[in-house]
Amino acid sequence: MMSGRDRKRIAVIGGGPVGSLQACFLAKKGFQVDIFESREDIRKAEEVKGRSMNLALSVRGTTALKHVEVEEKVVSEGVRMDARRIHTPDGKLYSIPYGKNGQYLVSLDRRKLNETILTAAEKLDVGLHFNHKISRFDLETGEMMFQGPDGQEVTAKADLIFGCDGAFSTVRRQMMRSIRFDYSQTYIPHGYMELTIPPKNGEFAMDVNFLHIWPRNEYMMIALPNADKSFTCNLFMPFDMFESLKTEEDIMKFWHENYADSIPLIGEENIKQTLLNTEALSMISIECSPYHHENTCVIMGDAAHAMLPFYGQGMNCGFEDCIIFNELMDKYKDDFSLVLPEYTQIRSPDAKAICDLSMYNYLEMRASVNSSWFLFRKKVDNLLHWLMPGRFIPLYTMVTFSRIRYHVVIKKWQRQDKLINSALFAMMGASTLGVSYLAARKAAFYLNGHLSLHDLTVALTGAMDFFSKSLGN
Ligand code: FAD
Ligand code: EGU
Repeated sequence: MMSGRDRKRIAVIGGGPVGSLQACFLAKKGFQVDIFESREDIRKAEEVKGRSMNLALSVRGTTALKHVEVEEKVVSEGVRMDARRIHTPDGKLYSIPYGKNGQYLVSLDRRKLNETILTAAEKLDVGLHFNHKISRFDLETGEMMFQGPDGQEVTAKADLIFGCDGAFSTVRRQMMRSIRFDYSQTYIPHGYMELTIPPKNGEFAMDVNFLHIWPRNEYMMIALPNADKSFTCNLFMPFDMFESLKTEEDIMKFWHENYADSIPLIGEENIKQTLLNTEALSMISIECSPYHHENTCVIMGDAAHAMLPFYGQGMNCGFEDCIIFNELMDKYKDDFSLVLPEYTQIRSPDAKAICDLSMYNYLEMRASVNSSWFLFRKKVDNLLHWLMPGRFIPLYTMVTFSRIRYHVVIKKWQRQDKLINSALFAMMGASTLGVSYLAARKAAFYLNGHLSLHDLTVALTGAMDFFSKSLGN
């Protein structure tokens, strides 16, 4: 442990889930850590607006929380989800467990989670500076400028700056201006809107330990349970659809067609008022590189890799960032000039992979996923896993319930996909050949009463042609 003059000062910009967790990791290592957060202390705030109210925590997240001994508390404040519950348009319900081995997700209140980690950081002697919004800083000297609590300018200085200031990161923007930095962002045509299902007679209005899903191709709704016995629903829909629902009649017609079973739960008045009076929020995917500058600055969490929420991995991935960074600190005995470049090198292919997977899942859900398709796909996945437990692991299992590096997840998935496709094609090929043979025999029988070698050859080459064309695609 360092002390006195040698003790390195670290500034963490952003006291969201990732910033506060990274501060805990660093404080445990003996650094002098300060968090600068633009908003007021959420533990005293009336209400946090904006971001979706609850989040699904999975293995990558829980593993990181264990490192700083907050996992138990966080999980105890959440609600476990052992399975998905699919709601069909006509109100039928189906359940598909997340796994056979007691695998589950935990639905967390965003605010409570943030409060718990901030309090843990405070106990580790992290300095908390709320109402400090970073405006600019010097990448070489570590001098930072903040807009302070009363609008006055405040300065501070650190040996290392962590940009954990979210998708619209100021730290990242400064890096973009100062160094050779790649950046790309994509907004999708969909927006999301939050609705609440209040408790019914003091109890959960739907079965509690589920992630509820209403898959409807381009419109999708999901609901996660809260500890206060309510559910938070998220409606995902193209912005122009949101805009086309102008009157109470439009809204209720749409709701009756798609989410009829949720009307008595959310309440008709609640649905109308929410749709008429709230703005749909946008979703963005951001990839950039590098994540660091020399030995002075590094970005983490959404600041480095904002992703679409369709795998429930944004925060989990940000938490895993902290594990990776910490492991490199151990490996290089806290030498920032070695840790930072290797952090970029190791982490960027994985962050890119989960950003891509989240985008892919969005495109797939939007294009083809209704209730039957969702159920069918999950059943096929489970069947294949049951047939070849060693060779086939469903994609969501690798993403959600393992710590396999995200870029390796994609590789394994592609390999599995090839395996499945060739198995499918082999089956298709065999049946095509069989059917052709029978057809040729039947034709031959009608024509001249017996099967000539010529007829058989024509049928077989036709089948082979079809087979090879299909394989070629
Ligand atoms: P943020 O949570 O954005 O925190 C950044 C912090 O920095 C904020 O407190 C902000 O006030 C502060 N800040 C910003 N600018 C400045 C500045 N200039 N100076 C000082 N401070 C600043 N992830 C999951 O793992 N599971 C899910 O189920 C899930 N569901 C989601 C559902 C939706 C609809 C959305 C939109 C996202 C979801 N996510 C989910 C993603 C998750 O919300 C994010 O990945 C996560 O919040 C990232 O944490 P962060 O700390 O990096 O950034
Ligand atoms: C979206 C918004 C179900 C929280 C993808 C599953 C999500 C979450 C799924 C949100 C879906 C979608 C998976 C998990 C999870 C599913 C997953 C999505 C949590 C493929 C609070 N997604 N999410 N897939 O399998 O792997 O249950 O806002 F609806 S958890 Cl879109 Cl596992």
